Amino acid sequence: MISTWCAHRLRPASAREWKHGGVSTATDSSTIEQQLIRRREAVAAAWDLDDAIVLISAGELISRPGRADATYRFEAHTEYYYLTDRNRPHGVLAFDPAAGWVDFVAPVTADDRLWSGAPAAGPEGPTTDDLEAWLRQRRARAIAGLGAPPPATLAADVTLDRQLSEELRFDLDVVRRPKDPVELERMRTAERATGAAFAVAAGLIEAGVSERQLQVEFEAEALRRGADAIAFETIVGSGPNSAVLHFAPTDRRLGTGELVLIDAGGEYLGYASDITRTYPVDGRLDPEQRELHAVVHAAQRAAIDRCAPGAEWRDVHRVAAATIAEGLAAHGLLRGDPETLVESGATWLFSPHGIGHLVGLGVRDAAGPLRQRRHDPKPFPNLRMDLPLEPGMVVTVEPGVYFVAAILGDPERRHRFRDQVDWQQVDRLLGFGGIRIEDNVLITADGHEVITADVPVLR
Ligand SMILES: [Mn+2]
Repeated sequence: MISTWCAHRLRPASAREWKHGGVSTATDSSTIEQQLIRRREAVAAAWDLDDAIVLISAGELISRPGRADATYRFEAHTEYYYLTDRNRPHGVLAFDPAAGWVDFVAPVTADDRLWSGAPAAGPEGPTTDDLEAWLRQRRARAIAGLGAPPPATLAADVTLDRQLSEELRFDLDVVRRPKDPVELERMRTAERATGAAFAVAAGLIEAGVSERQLQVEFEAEALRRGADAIAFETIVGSGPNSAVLHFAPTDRRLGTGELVLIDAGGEYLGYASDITRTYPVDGRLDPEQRELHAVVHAAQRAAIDRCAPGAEWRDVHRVAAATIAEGLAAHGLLRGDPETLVESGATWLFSPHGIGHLVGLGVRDAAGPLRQRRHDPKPFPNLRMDLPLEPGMVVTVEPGVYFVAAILGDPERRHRFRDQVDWQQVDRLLGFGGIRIEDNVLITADGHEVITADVPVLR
């Protein structure tokens, strides 16, 4: 497959487009341009198309319901962003195996200049106004669509081949999973900002401080220290709220003797960090908190130890679950051998999510299934991916132990696990909350590197 894509078709790459006046200051522009060339060549080679063409769309602004012309913050579809490094709506990156890549960018409008400070000169090269003519020259050829749905103005003339689109997405995901040097540099920038924010938030923890205050100070510090956005809704849960997996912070004040769980991350040029720590409000864990915190930490270390090229993600999950089962059995909450407790689902009652996910371009990177596993059932409930690890992937490893009333109060489960669970202990611990510890782990050629290791597990 010959790639005739030429550098002059590559516009100055900037994630924030005109707001930052072109190329990002923190990233060598030749490097991102080189990476865009490499990414496009790798994708074209993986697709190996004869005749079909491909449209990869950025997506449109999304209206906020009932709020007139207000829209959500725009985020280009990750498939478009990965191949263009551009975060503007309406654009379409087109690929024809015979003619290479063409980057159709939305023309700059008078409104863009008025409301968003777009420069007077519009983009050079083809705009989305030229896309119809490009498609007319390729009538009768199959069209795959990736990214967002193509612009509504085209939709009438374009019939996407769904099956082909799905096939090409498998290949694109394979190319996207290993992070390249530009991606890793952005992730490390996001990580440094996130680490600084954890240091500030951890230092503020004491009885009487609210979850919201911790959120505000965390986010402010992350943005001050180099993040350009917050990667996902910041989670701060104190006391019983720490058992809610994605708890949105409230004005609840931290109480003496409680735990507080912070799961948060900064983002930089589209790339995320995703870290969780669970701290004692008083600066010291009580004996039972210490025991359960140690169980989660041991599970995390065992899981991270498994992270290496070729390791199956389901096995990383399994070793963490077995370590949790062993720890809860030693505590007395569970009865039985770890393997059986994992297989029966008894461990899941206290640890009801998967061990982690890919992180990178956004907080859930390209974790779609392998083509040959597309119809396989999930090996564990709520496991977010089922892939062998390979060098360059970045995964979160985030085991947890929680006392969730919605799970543990269920009479049917209490009956089914009457022999494996000490329900009296469970009743005593229903207000305990939860503990999660999460780091981001880069798979290297011979093992792994914990890229979030600068954030202490406890303060
Ligand atoms: Mn996570």
